[in-house]
Amino acid sequence: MKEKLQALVEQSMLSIRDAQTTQTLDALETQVLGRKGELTGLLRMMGGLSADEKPVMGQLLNEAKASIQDALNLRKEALMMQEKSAKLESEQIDITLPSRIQRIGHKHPVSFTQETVKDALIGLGFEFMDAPELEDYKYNFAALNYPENHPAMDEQMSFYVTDRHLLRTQTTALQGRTLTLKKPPFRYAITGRCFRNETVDATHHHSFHQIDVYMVDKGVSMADLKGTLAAFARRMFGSDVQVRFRPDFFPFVEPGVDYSISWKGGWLELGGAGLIHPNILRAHGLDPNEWSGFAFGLGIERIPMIQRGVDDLRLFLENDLRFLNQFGA
Ligand code: FA5
Repeated sequence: MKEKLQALVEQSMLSIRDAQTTQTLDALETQVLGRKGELTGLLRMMGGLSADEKPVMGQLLNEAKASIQDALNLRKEALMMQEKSAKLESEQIDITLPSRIQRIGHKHPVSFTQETVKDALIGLGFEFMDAPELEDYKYNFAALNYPENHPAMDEQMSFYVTDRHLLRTQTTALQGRTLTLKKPPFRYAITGRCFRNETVDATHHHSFHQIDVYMVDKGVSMADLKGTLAAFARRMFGSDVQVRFRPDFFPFVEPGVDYSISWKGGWLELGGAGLIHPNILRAHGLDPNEWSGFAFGLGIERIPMIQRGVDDLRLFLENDLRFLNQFGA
């Protein structure tokens, strides 16, 4: 039994020395000192020894158990230190590395233009209103002096949702709404999406954005309209810009004009304008001899097209990031 114990101690000490992980040590501890372990087995065999042998063997076994336990504890402590520093090493963070750059988005050029346009017009005393994209025929056409079934409406081929409701073809629909609900004097403006059942090409889309501006007061003249549009053009395109007005027809203005700005040695049309038609004032209970007003409406996409030299309006509506990212700065 003594030889067996000596061999067990020697073998255990070697295994403890060679163990490379705390897990191996735990397994070793169970194998030697555990309830069914090899040394525990030897302790159980003590019953068969004589009364003289028992205390001697008992002491040897206890000493062996204590020295194996000490060796296990020592090795375990050393391995735990090693494992901890290996873990720290592997989780090390290099604080000198450059940080990952957070890509911050930016406004869509159409939204940005809408905001610039708003700023310019709020500065000129106009109040911005909202109106629904799904509009009543009454406000989109009837309140704007379009006679029933008049061919002028065909110019703005529409998406009807019911017999009475359509996706608005022009933000001018705000005029019908506010004239019905508010009393002048007022200066209102709106910017938003419009929809027309058009063939899509480089300058036309079925969905696009407009801005409409109008005022009603006493003594409003073409001079006020021209002054406002000239100030607006300077704000949007710089102080050198020139504006041009040519006669044009829209059912809701009289006289009506188209509005162009000087561009690349020629002229570029931005939209339409004019004095509010007396029929519209009369239809809303206003005497045209007492009240007058002007109105203008422009395509929003045209503005960044001019400012940034973009020749295809579809690019603003396709949301391809390769295009949009160029408007970040
Ligand atoms: C109008 O929509 C009138 N409501 C403008 C107006 C308002 C005149 C107030 C007088 C008084 P027009 O259909 O021309 O007019 O459109 C005005 C501008 O919207 C155009 O010059 C163009 O810049 C833009 N636009 C019109 N249709 C489209 C389209 N399909 N795609 C992109 N932009 C468009």
